[in-house]
Amino acid sequence: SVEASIPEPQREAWLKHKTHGFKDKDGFEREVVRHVETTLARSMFNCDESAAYSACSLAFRDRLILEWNRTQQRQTYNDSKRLYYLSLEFLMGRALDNAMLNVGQKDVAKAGLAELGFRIEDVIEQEHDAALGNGGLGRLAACFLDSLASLNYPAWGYGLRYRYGIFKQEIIDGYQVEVPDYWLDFNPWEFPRHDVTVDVQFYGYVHKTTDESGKAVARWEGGETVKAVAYDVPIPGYDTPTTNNLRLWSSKAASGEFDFQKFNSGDYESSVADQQRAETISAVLYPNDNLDRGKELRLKQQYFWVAASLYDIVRRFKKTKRAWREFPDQVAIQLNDTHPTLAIVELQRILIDLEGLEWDEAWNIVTNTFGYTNHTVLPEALEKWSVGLVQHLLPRHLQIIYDINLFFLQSVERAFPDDRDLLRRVSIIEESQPKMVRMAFLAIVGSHKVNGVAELHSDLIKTTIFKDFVAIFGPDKFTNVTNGVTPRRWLHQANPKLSELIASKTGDQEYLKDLSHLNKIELHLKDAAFRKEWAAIKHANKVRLAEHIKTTTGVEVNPSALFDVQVKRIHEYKRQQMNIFGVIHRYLTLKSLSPEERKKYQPRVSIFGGKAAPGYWMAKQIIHLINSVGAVVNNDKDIGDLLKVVFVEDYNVSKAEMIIPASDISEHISTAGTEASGTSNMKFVLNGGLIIGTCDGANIEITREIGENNIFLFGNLAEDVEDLRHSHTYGSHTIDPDLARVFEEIEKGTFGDSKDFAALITAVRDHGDYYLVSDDFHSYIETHALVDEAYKNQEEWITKCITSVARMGFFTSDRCINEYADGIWNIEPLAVEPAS
Ligand code: IMP
Ligand code: B1N
Repeated sequence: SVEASIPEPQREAWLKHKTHGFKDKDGFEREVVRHVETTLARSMFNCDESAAYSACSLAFRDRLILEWNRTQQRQTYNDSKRLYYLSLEFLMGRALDNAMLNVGQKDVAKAGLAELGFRIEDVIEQEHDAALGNGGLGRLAACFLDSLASLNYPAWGYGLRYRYGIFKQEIIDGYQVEVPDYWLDFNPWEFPRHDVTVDVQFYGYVHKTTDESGKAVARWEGGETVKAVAYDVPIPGYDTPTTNNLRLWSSKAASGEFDFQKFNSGDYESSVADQQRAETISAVLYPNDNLDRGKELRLKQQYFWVAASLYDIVRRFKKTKRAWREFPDQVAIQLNDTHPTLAIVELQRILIDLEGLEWDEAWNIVTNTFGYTNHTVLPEALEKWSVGLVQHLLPRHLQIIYDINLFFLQSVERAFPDDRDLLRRVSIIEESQPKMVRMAFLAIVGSHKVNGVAELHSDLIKTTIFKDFVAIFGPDKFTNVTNGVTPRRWLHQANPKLSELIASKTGDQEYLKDLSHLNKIELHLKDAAFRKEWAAIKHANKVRLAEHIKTTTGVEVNPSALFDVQVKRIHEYKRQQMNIFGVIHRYLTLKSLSPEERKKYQPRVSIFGGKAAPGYWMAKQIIHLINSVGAVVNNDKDIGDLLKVVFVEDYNVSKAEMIIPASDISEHISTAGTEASGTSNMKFVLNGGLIIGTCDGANIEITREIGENNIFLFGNLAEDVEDLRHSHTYGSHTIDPDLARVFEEIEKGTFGDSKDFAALITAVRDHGDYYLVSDDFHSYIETHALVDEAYKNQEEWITKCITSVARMGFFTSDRCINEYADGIWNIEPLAVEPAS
């Protein structure tokens, strides 16, 4: 057993004093008071909610770290194959509520905090979100960590410990203003590991020489070194013995003679500047979602993180004393998009330059280790780095990339002789001016599996951007793993009352571990008391959101109105502009009606939220238009409660947990073929809201699961998008008459100076309407009319909601993780220590 591995003479003392963490309410209170009085150096006389949060978190952290230790011992002792999930983003949100629920001690904490004079809800609210991500891609990584631990898979996450996460959004005079998100003031959820550091090299040159045996070797020399320091974040599984690790790297100046000499020679300023330059690497998350800007600091971040992570992974492998060829039997590395693609090159470099393996033997290990997940087909998001920049920053890596490309193109040429154009198309180096390294192509060539994140998306990558690679490698290398979300956070934590009601009908909380059990609630579809309670829970969630809206925006909304929600990053492809044009259309319609006729209309609240990338001007114009429309509509006496338009400031994971359970209908209306999957669509349906959406991403599979009567689909299909775009002749494209009427009203100045919104109109009317807003507008408006009608029949509406929730089992991230584990990683769960 693990214990038997402690040498006999010391074993007794260690086992006798083993810590166990609190077990009951009394123990919990004791731990909280101890942390208040010693760790925080405060007392019962000055313990406010913030100190209560800190102490409560520390009490849970202590428990987690004990589980973490046991998990690491178990996995090492068992010599399990591990998965390493490399992601530049982990959008974790708050940790305390999640830790309490996963450990199964929320009731204990609630009672304990109450005895100490605190309400658990207020304590939970003290926590700052860990917002190390932009949107769906980062949150997916967080859901995956929850599922990996909840399914007992031996797995580590590797990321960057940004000092500033995604910016905080303020809305001032209707415009977005960005405020830095400094979140590390007090973070009880991380363990600094000052003993776990890695030196990472940049710049310099390559020295070619020969070793003793006369073999040619390359040495990367010179340049500068930066230190990576590990910070560990424990990831508890839900009701499991597993607590996995998320390791985040922070950059620090390598304290070498260099700085010291400068310092001594009086060059203090420059030695400080060097230090700041090193620390800049992990300073800030790039705030772009679905956009690549090719900045040098971003490439530095990527290599810094990849080099430190691989060093760590290789070090752990070496401890097993296995032969190198067994590396892929012990290690699976998943690349979350192309951001960590340099890991492929770095592992090849370690194997051939540092460990002395032959190229082919090394490359075989590399390609059997990596898997690559693609998350987007948008051309502006596909990563490319200029050859010059890679040469400057990572000279040895560029040589290896050229060699990888050479061997790859040679193999393509053998299989497809005389197809020069194919070689040009699939080359990892794009022969443009300047030349560029195509990271997605490198990721495909260096991995054994490539997956998309929803069926449509996985089909699209095979027929469009990666078509040639399917011909070269065969179709089996390409696969689909439809995204999912963790029901622990996105149902149990976000919507505790609904979770309780579901548990009362499914018999227990097993459905949180096996979401297919949700289907049991369909048997209670006709149970009047159940339905009544269901409606009451939705209403209470809406009341809570209405209160938030009132205190943050001053707008009073009626919780009985239909809540229509679109919260996600602001992007032209997600088409918030179409939504707000639709709202204007509704407003104009209402204004044209007599007061009598108006009364027949379904009252609505249009709720928007989401951040625009700071440099994305069009997205910022969309936010401004939404707020300008709100300012007019919300103050129009003719309209009253029939229509309200609100923009919820600073959408983040915690806000999502409040907003999603309060939605009646949510909008997932991307131009068909552009949204790879979407994950909030799943969260909304899981929380008893219906959706209006295009045939895009996971909407299609949601429809397949819940039935087409339970979803409001509209708009053109992905297969028709290209032809439609071609049919828009620039300058003379006839737009939908209802939309033209909306434009006319904006241009009249009804919502303020129309110059502010001109770009949003011309994009559709004069610049080819790339996102097909006009083509889909009519269908969109008509479908919203169907939503109004459906909502009026509350009994049928509730039937749709319950039926949909019952059929959402497929969309748990547990299902995704099992698919990755079986089809890509080849790893097994490890829940208990093997018998010795
Ligand atoms: P989707 O793009 O609507 O599928 O949403 C992706 C998920 O990202 C949401 O469900 C939220 O959990 C999370 N998220 C957190 N903050 C943001 C944000 O600022 N924009 C978009 N998504 C966010
Ligand atoms: O990844 C999500 C999907 O559900 C969404 O449909 C997809 O848009 C999102 C560069 C991205 N794709 N690409 C990004 C983020 C940051 C960045 O710097 C690209 N995000 C997505 C999960 O699969």
